[in-house]
Amino acid sequence: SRDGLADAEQAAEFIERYHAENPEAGPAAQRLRWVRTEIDLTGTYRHTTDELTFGARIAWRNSARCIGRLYWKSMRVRDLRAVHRAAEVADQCVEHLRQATNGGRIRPTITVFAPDAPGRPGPRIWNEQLIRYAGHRTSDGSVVGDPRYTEFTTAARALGWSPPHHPGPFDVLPLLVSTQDDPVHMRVLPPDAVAEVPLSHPEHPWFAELGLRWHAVPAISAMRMSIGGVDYPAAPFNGWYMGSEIGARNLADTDRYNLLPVVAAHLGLDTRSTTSLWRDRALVELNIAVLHSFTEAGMTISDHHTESDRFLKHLAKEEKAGRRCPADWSWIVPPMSGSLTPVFHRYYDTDHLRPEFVSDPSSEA
Ligand code: HEM
Ligand code: NRG
Repeated sequence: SRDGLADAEQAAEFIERYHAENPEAGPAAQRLRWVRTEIDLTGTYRHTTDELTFGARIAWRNSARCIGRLYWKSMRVRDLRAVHRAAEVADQCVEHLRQATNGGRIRPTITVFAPDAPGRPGPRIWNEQLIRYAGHRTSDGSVVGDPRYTEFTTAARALGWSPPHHPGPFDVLPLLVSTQDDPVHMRVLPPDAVAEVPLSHPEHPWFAELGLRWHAVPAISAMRMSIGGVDYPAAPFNGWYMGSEIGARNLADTDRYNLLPVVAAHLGLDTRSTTSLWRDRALVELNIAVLHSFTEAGMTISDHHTESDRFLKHLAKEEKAGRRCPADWSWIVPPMSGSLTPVFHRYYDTDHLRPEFVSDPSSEA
C-alpha cells in the first residue's frame, strides 16, 4: 500500500497464485510462512525476482482496458528495485527506451524501480509517458503542440527547461523524477533514445508536407504497479502502438492535435455539413498515413483489426486455462470502425483482479 505497509492477505493471495501457476517453484507453504514473518517484522516483504517477473506479467494480463494482452507471458521484466536515486532512475528510463525500441522491433518491456516501504517511498516519475510532446500556450491563447500537456510543459519550464529551438508542435518533454532525497530531477531525453516516425500518406504527396510525426514507443510511466500488497510507484512499461491510438485519438481529438479539419481541407471535402461525413473520411486517411509511415520506417505497429483478432485469441486461451479475463468494453473497442471489429459484438467479464496497474490521481500533471 502507499504507506509502504504490505497487506498480509493480498500477499498470501499473490504467493498462492504464483505457486499455483508455477508448479516448478514447489509448494507455497514455506514461502507463505516466511512472507508472513517478514511482514510482521518489517511491515513489508521482498519479492523474489521470479515473483516480480510473474507479478508484472499478471498485472498486464489483468489490465481490463488493454486490447494487447495476447503476449503477456513474454514481456521483458527489468528488475531494478535496487535503484533509488533520481538520476539513476532517469538513466534507466533512457536505457529502457533503447532496449524496448530495439531498432524498430519493439519489445514489450517493464522496468521496475524500488517499491514503497515503510518510511521509504519509492521513486516517482511525473510524466504520464516517458515520451510525450510539449503543449506551448501562445499569447493568443492557442496551443502549439499537444494541449494535453500544457500544465506539464509549464511546470517543466518553471524548472528551467526550454524547448530545443523555438517552440514547435513536437518538442519531446523532459523526464521529471522525484525521490525522497531529490524532490525533482529533470532529464532531457537524448534524441537517439527517442524513435520518431515522420508521417506520410501512400497516395497523397501533400500529406508529408504537413510535417506531422509521432513517437514510436508508448511507455506509460505514471501508473503504480501493485503486486501482493507491495506497491511499485515507478514501473514504466511499454508495448507497441495500435495505429488508431495515434490516428483516431492523439492527432484527431479536438482537445489534442485536432487535425481532421486540416486533413479534410487538403482532401477537398465539403466541411459545411456533418452529413457529408467529412470527418469520417479524413479520419480514415489519417489512420492510413499512420500505419503506412510506421511500416515504411520499420517500426512495430498494428491496426485495430489485427489487435481485435489477437484479443479474441487471448480470451479463448484464458478461457481454456480456466481463468476469467476482465475487459472494459468501452476501452477495448477501437476508437474507429468499432462494429467492423469482432470485439464490438460481445460483452466481457468485469471483475477486478490483482496484481494490477493503478492510475495515481495525484500524479496527473
Ligand atoms: C491500454 C494496446 C501492451 C497495459 C491499452 C490501450 C490500447 C492498448 C489500445 C487503450 C489505450 C487508450 O485508449 O488510450 C496495447 C498494445 C500493446 C500493449 C497494442 C502491445 C504489446 C501493454 C503492456 C502493458 C499494457 C506491455 C503493461 C505491462 C495497459 C494498461 C492500459 C492499456 C494498464 C490502460 C491504461 C490506462 O488506464 O490509461 N493498451 N497494449 N499494455 N494497456 Fe496495453
Ligand atoms: N493511448 C496512449 C497509450 C496508451 C497505452 N497503449 C499502448 N500501450 N499501446 C497513446 O499514447 O496514444 N502499450 O504499452 O503498448
